Formats: sequence, C-alpha cells, structure tokens
Amino acid sequence: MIRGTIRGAANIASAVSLKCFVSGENLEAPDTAGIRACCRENARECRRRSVREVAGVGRALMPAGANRHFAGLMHTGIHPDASRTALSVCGECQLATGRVVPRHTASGVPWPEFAQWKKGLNMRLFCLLVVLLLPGLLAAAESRPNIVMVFIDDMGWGDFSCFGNTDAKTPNIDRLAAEGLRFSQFYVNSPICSPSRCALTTGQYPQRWKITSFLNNRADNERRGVAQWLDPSAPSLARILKQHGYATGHFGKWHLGGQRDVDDAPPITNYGFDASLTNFEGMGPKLLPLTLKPGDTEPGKIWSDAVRLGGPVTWMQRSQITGGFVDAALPFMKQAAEDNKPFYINLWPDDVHSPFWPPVDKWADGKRGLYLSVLEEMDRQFGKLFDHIGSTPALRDNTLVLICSDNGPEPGAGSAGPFRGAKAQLYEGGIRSPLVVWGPGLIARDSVGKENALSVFAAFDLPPSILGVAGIARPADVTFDGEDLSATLLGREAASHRAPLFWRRPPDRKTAGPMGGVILPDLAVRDGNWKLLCNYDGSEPQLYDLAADPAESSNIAAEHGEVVRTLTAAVVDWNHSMPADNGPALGEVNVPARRGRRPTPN
Ligand SMILES: [Ca+2]
Repeated sequence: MIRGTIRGAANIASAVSLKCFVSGENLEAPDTAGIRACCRENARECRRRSVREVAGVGRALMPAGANRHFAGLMHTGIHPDASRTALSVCGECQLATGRVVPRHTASGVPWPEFAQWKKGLNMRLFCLLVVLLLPGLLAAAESRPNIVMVFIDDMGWGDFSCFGNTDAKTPNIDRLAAEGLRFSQFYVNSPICSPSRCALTTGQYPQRWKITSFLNNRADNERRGVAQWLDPSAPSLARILKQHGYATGHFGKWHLGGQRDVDDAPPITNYGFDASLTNFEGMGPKLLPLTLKPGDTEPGKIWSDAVRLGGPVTWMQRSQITGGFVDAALPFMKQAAEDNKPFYINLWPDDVHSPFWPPVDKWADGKRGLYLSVLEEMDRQFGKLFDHIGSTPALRDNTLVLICSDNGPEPGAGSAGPFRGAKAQLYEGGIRSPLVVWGPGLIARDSVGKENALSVFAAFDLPPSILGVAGIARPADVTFDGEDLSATLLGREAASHRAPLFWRRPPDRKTAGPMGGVILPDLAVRDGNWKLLCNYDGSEPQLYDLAADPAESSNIAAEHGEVVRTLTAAVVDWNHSMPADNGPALGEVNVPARRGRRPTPN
C-alpha cells in the first residue's frame, strides 16, 4: 500500500514535532513508521478533509482566511525544512486515498514566519504551489462526499425508537443514529407536505414561491392562493450539485408539481435531477400502489388517475414501495461510481402517510396499529440501502445520510413525542422533526452516537449546509434563507441558525380537531428559547419558553410584554415581506363566529 518514501523525515524529525490534526496527537521525535501508522489510522478522516482543503486553495494564499488545516499546505510550499516532510507524510494519505491530503504537518512554525515568507513570495514558489495543488484540485470533484437525503412523509418527532418510541422498533434507523448523530431541535419550514419539500429543495422560505399548502387540484390551488407547481427557476440544491459534477437522482414522493388534474407541470428532471422515479404526486416515471388486506383475493389499486402524469408506470404493493424506491436508487449509485461521480439522492418514501397498507402478514388493529406496522416495514426496507452503503468501503467512508420527516404526524397515527400539536399546525408537534445524520468518515469522532439537543435549525439550512460539506460555494445568483451549518451537521460544533425562524400556517388550516373546534394561530417565530404564535395581525399572542415548557402548555405572553412586542413585530414584518396566499380570507370564512376564542391544546 505504501509507495515511495518519506523524504527527509529523519531530518525534520530532529527539528520539529509533528501533530496529527485528526487525533490531536503529538508525535514527538517521530520516525517514518510512526508517521505512516498514524496516516493509515486516520486515512478516513483524510478523505473528508481533502474536500475542504483543496476547495479552499484561494484562502490558503491569504493568512487571514486560512485555517489550521491549511498549515500543512503552507509548509508543503514554503518552509525550507519542513515542507518536504509535510508533503511526503501527506503523500502517504494520498496513496491511501488517491488524493493530495495535506493534513499531517510539522508544528512549531509560527504564522509570522508565514507572513514573512508571503512578503517574499516569488513566482518560482508560486508555480511550485500550483503544481503541488493541481492534482488535488483535479481530484476534488471525485472526492466530494455522496449525499443521501431521506425525507419521510407525515412521520412524527417521536416515531423512531431512537427518539423514544416504545410502541414500534426502527432498528435500521437506530443503527445509523448510534453510528451518527441525532438532532432533537430540528425543524421543517412548514407543517405540511409541499411547502416543507419546497424549503428543503430551495434553501428558502417556501412562501417565496407561493407553495404554502399541499398542492392539490388546479381549482383548489387557485382557491387557496398557492402555485400550481414550484417555479423551475427557483434555486435547487440538486441542480447546484449537478453543476459541480454530481449524479443526481430523486426517488420517491415529489409533491412540488404534477398531481390530480395538474398534468402539465414540469418533469422532476427540470429541477436538476438526472433521473427520477416518483409516486402519484409527480411527473414522469412512477410507482403506483396496489393494495391488499387480509381476506382479499385480488389486489386493488389506488390513485390510478396518476397515470396521466407520465410514465412508465409500475404497479406494486404499497407495502413494498419504499423497497421499490431503494431498488431504483441502488443501481443509480452504482452507475455514479462507474462514472466516477459523487451522487446526491433524494429518497422520499410516502408509505407512512395515510392510507396505511402494511403487508398482509403484518396487519394490525386500528389506525395507530396499522401506522406502526407500516413504519416498521419502511425501516426494514431501508436496511438494504443502508447495508449497501455501510458495507462498501468507498461509500461508507464518504457518504452522508440524513433522515427526517416532512411534517408532524397525522392525529391518531404517528406520535409527536412530548410536543403539542400535529400535522398542519405551527405548534412544535407540527414542525419539529427528528433528524439523524450518519457519515462515519465525515462526522467528528467524538460526536458519534450522541444527541445534539442544542442546535436549533431547520430544513432550509440543509441545502447550504450540504454545499458546505461538499466544499461547494453558494452560486452568486442564489440567496438562501437557510444558513451553512455544515460544521453542526458533522458534529464539530453546535451552532444554531442565527436569525429567528419564521412559519406561516397553510391557508386552508385555520382550524383543527373534531368539528374544527380548535382555532389555530397563523404565524410562529422561534428566537432562542422563545416561541411566539399569533394571528396575521399580531393579535392573540401566545408565548412559550421552550427550554422550560417544550410542550407549549403555559402561555406566558402576559408576563413578558417586551418579548411579545419584539417577536410579534418581527413575525408580522416577515409575513408581510413574503408573497401572500388566501389564508386571511379563508380563515375569516371558516371561523367568523369563533374569532376571539382562545386556542385550546389538542
Ligand atoms: Ca407530509
């Protein structure tokens, strides 16, 4: 495995110590064998770091922008003694990974020396630096991490067993959580399907694109003041990644255009995907569900009208449909490997959304029983995908898998855990989602298996964060509402989304509960531990301290007037800054006699 020599190692070993930036270990008086052993041990980390280091070459020329991981790079080009050693040691990693990875380096060369060197930079050294970096630059695209984004439909915060569910088991998800990270203060940007998907796709508030409730038939979309489909000119994470060499595939529910009678929406591939396979709520090739319950002799069909939305159409048991998407994603991943491309994959299963059709031999009683059986079956079918990634070294060491839900649970089916509310509501149960992030070659070792209960962020942060993980700069013509929290995702820090997080309810969901007896707030904002909900005009504020009252059980607005005034003004201003939908008019129509009643917990 080891090729070449560590030139000058003995000479440098006597002059300086070496420090591994992965383990932090100081290798006093290191010898060749020790350096090689450290490199081999940390080769997986090298693959991760190479992306950022190579991608940041421009910053490497500027001390103010350089980080410690560039130190090796600096030494490689500038220090008359240490340079060759640093390069050679990193060359060990290069041999193991096929890339230049300037990670292990000589310590003890202070920055002033670098500044002094920079003053005297001449063209010869500059050319040398370019020559040294060029292979890494060329290899950067090849070494970018693969991304798998699993987005589950209508699953509650408390439905994974690693998030406290004791009524069902999700061992495949749990295994990823044990080897990765759990985030317990993660949100989606809407309590309902389409806008939540819009935010994850664009990195922006979905209101910007008038996707503020689930996309329905043409007339109902107009009634509610929502778009018929996501404007293809909207930013798209997949498109950005594709422009940087990624193979991009969408497998699963789409629901951002192409459903019911809206049969002229753009195909999914217009949003930056090389390939797609969807369900009844998307254009193009699709899996449509057959149904079978105990006692049936012939399978039934549901959503058969969706054949008008393009094909080819493959009919398969709804109880197996997550496996169908997995079976399409696997050859796509293998083809990407053959093409020497990293991949970005959406796996967006919809089988835990009602109606619930578990396998006949796993039938259960009642709505929740059926839901839990489908949940366990979905987890089982994930196993094939996770096992493939985990057992393929090149994938295991360089793939990030993210798993969350698109909105809170349907009442009576999933569980929001300790939180109030459900799907379509701005209480925590409607918008807080479990998030599991797995990537043994990417996540900080000391964070593995832990829960991050501090970082508050949302799905629209994932596009800029995934670009950050991949070392890809935000395109100049794209402005995200989300923020780059890649270091948080990888367990290196616990930063939160810095700005307040805002939500607007779906225009058609002013009430909830039996007979619409519960009147819901229109807007919500989270800022620090404060959560405020109110009407469009700022009236009827509800204020909760989520650190003390995560269940939003005690409205303390009357005790914190200044906080209420500040947050109310912020969320009302934010709402006015976004395109309107027909929520205000529909709300008045729906509940004219109930205005003024205080919402009640449900
Ligand atoms: Ca949903």
